[in-house]
Amino acid sequence: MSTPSQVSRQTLPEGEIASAKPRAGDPKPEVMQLPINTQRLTDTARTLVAADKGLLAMDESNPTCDKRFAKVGIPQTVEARRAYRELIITTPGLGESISGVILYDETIRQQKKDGTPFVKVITDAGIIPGIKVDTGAKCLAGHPGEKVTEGLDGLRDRLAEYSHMGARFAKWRAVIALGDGIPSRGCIEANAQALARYAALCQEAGMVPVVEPEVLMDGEHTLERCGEVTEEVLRSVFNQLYVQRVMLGGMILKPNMVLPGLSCPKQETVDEVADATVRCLLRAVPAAVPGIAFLSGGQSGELASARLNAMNVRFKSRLPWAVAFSFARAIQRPALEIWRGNESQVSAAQQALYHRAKCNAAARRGTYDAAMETDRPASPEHPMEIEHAPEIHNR
Ligand code: 5MM
Repeated sequence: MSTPSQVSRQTLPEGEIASAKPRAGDPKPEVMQLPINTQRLTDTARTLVAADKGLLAMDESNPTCDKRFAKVGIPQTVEARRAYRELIITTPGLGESISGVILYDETIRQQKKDGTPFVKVITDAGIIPGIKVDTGAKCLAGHPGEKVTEGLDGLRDRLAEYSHMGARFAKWRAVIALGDGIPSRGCIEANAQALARYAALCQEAGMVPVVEPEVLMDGEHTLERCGEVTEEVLRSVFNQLYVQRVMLGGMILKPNMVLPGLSCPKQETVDEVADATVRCLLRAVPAAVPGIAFLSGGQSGELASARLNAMNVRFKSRLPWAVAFSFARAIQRPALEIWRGNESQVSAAQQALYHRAKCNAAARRGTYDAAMETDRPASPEHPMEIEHAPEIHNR
């Protein structure tokens, strides 16, 4: 499937820098390629999904972060966002379960109250800093109800700046809604092409692209419909990644799980979701991709852990890629609800965050159990610091 020039880039010996020079037999290149450090990219990608760790997405844009703050009565200010992100990255032991954190533009430039740059705090904790680089999903012209993610203009320069600041990977999220007559082919292809162009620019800058095509949970659609659309979207994304000469060994895929819509009357069990998700991914994701790190998409923390766990219990030894996590809400939600902007709650909130990260590391090993949610020792000062675990085993 690969063109000769693409094969030569992807099969270089370890440590070699891919050359921009054409090789014998290469077709005449349409454009001159910049050198790609394949070894650095594959090392970073593999480290992000190594062992039982995963990613913590803390890259909410200011409007999203403010919306979540408003719901729990936290002031929507730069200082409140800074304090919350300081709480997250200073959580003791976070690096035991988290390999990388995804930051937002405001956050990567911020410091702890004592002046230590966030990027230094993160790297000192053994965690790789990453950055969200899309500029948001906007209405797609001619396609009512559908969106296309923007942010390609000036991206090469922004990536250079973020790389200079210490970011080693980046993230771009495309949003695909399900409904009557949607998603359209136009929406899927526009988003897939943008994802692929972003990914190629990341690799050129020496940063691992986390490619996030999210099929939304909202709606009445069935699990089967979500599976069909997710497969179509992933096939289109990987086709465009191929066309744009993205090295699959130096990227991470961040997809949705295959789920019934939130308003669908039939809600499949944890095992049925795990089966449908893995079946879909096996059909559409090439084995060269080192890791799949799921988004949580609004699932509860417990359900996201249980479903990830079921995939690893049932399929881990037979899968070509690591099956990991890149959750935002499913890791952060209890911590945010405990903190509520209150300095005296920082430690309790950090314990809740640490706990959710640990649960997901257990899910990667296939050793997560609902009992982990109730057996957790509560500190005397904070006896009730996590949200209640719902019934998860047969939903
Ligand atoms: C789907 O959202 C991503 C994963 O978060 P969940 O696990 O909560 O679903 C997340 O990384 C998202 O892309 C960022 O929070 C940025 O979102 P906004 O809406 O602020 O651009």
